[in-house]
Amino acid sequence: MVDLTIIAKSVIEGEKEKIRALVQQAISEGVTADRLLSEGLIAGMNVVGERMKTHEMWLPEVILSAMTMQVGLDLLKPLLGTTGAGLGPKVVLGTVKGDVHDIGKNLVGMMLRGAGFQVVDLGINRAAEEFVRAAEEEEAKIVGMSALLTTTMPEMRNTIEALKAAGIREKVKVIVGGAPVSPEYATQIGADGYARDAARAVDKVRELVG
Ligand code: B1M
Repeated sequence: MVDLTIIAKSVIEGEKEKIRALVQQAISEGVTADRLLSEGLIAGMNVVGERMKTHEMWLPEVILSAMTMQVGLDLLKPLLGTTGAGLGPKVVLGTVKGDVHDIGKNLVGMMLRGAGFQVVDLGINRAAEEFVRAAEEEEAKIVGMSALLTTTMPEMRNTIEALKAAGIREKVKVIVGGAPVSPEYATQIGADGYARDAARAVDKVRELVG
């Protein structure tokens, strides 16, 4: 049986090749995607975050850890995307302007797809106007924004204001998330919903589209 703490350690140490084999082995042994995520990949990335804060790890190492985590996430994709046909309501999803963190956003996208939603992923560093344009063009029911930096959180408010200015605020529901975002902040900026993690994001989006 694969020890999930070894998967966490591979994320911390940025061992891209090793993690591929470990995650594949864990999947074949029947470890659930939930456990692989929480006790393996995310547990490892949490340690990276702590070490980044205390300067025990620097950007090049953190980038390597992020790439390693993405290898693991990609292997989990089929497990997270087994239930839906992907023809449900459209969700425009992106990381806000000034912010390049995308691991959490990618996870949210994968789980939404898995739950049957159509996800239009705008990627990272997306300005308010890009969310507005995509929401209009795609006739989206939901706009989802991710921010990982306290300095980029205000971009979420800017996007909501831009949706209002474009006259489409009433047509879409807005959900926000990311480590520094709180339910209180979501309410303050006029979002319709907040989710702490990707699984809860799926529940919240379901609730918002009724
Ligand atoms: Co960055 N970084 N980083 N970083 N980085 C943090 C966020 C930080 C907390 C690290 C720290 O100091 N402890 C800190 C932010 C401090 C703050 O603002 N309060 C920080 C900093 C300072 C920076 C730089 C400024 C560093 C520098 O340059 N000196 C820089 C900024 C770059 C920029 O964006 N302009 C930077 C750069 C980077 C890397 C590029 C090296 C890399 C990102 C690579 C990538 O994403 N492709 C990186 C990483 C990896 C991190 C940490 C270590 C891990 C983030 C992560 O992927 N977590 C992070 C520390 C931490 O968070 N522990 C840190 C795993 C992921 C699954 O969780 O993204 O939180 P998360 O997503 C969760 C939930 O938040 C939620 O669901 C997911 C789980 O299910 N969620 C949503 C997310 N989006 C959602 C949207 C929703 C709903 C839920 O609805 C739409």
